[in-house]
Amino acid sequence: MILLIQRLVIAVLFNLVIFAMTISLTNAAFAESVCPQGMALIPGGFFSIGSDNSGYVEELSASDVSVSSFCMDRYEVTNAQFAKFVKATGYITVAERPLSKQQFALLDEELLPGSLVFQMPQSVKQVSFLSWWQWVPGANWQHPFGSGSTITNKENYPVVHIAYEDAVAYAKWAGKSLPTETQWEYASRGGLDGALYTWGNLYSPTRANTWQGIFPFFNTKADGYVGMAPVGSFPANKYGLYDMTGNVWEWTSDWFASGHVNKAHRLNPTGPGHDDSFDPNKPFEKALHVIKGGSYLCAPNYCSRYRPTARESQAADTGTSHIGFRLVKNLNLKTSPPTPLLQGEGVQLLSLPS
Ligand SMILES: [Ca+2]
Repeated sequence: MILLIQRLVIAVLFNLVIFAMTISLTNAAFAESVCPQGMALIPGGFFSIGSDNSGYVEELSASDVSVSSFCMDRYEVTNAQFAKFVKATGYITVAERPLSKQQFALLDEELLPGSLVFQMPQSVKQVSFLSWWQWVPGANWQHPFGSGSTITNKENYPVVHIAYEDAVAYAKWAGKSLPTETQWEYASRGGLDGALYTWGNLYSPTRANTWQGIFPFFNTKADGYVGMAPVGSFPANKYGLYDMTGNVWEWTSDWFASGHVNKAHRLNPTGPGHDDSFDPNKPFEKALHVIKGGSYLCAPNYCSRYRPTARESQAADTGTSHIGFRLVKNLNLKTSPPTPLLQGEGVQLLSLPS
């Protein structure tokens, strides 16, 4: 009798293993068939965007939303990828174009092309409002720290000094698009709805490229990097996406408003329109886009925005040394329904076994 039970248990376990392997192969094959190379399939579903508990008012309040399936770049767009785009199109980024006197009448000394570069203050006395951001003539994606710097041997690093229109131009060339904030935040969670970080609820310097120590003076480099890291240097989330938090901020297509107004109970909600974009912390700037994910400059004592719900506003014409991007490809599931589908307010959501 005992022998019979043992055999039955072994048979059941064997079949479970085969079943799991079959599902796993099916998912991998399906993802490969619908998503271009280098992209992960993000299965549609439901989650809570924003937070009810954050100390940052712009993240309030948690809103239940639904999201359609889509594909997302596994990595931030790299210098090598952006170089291919520039070679193919001759595109010149915003940071490489001369500034017009009409646009910057008061900034006579800053008419040379350039961009904002983070520079660690040399002493505590130097620190004033945003003193660690310096306008550096000649800084652009090919020269991240100014004309004397290069991206040689940094082909696998995220491209930076990318203004919003630069990212859009690249996306058009690549046949993809920038993610909405909803897509970005949903994907960054990897299914861990409600978790504080992309990997769980406990901060760890080994899970994302952030700043350890006291920003902006002292970086212990506990995660191995004071500045940017090559893409994919830290573990992926459960959707197979790397560096969704830390390393560099990433542009989204949404216009910025504080909080998540009018998103609850909607499918694929987006932010306000262009004319309604406003950040009360930047009252003199309008038409700001949402950036997500934080960067290598985010430290527990300052910023701490290496979290899925964290968000910042950014002027569309201003790339810096810690803003990059990644892209999505939206799916038309009506032409590719391989597994049972859930209906979500008239649009199909893909339900994949986990
Ligand atoms: Ca770091």
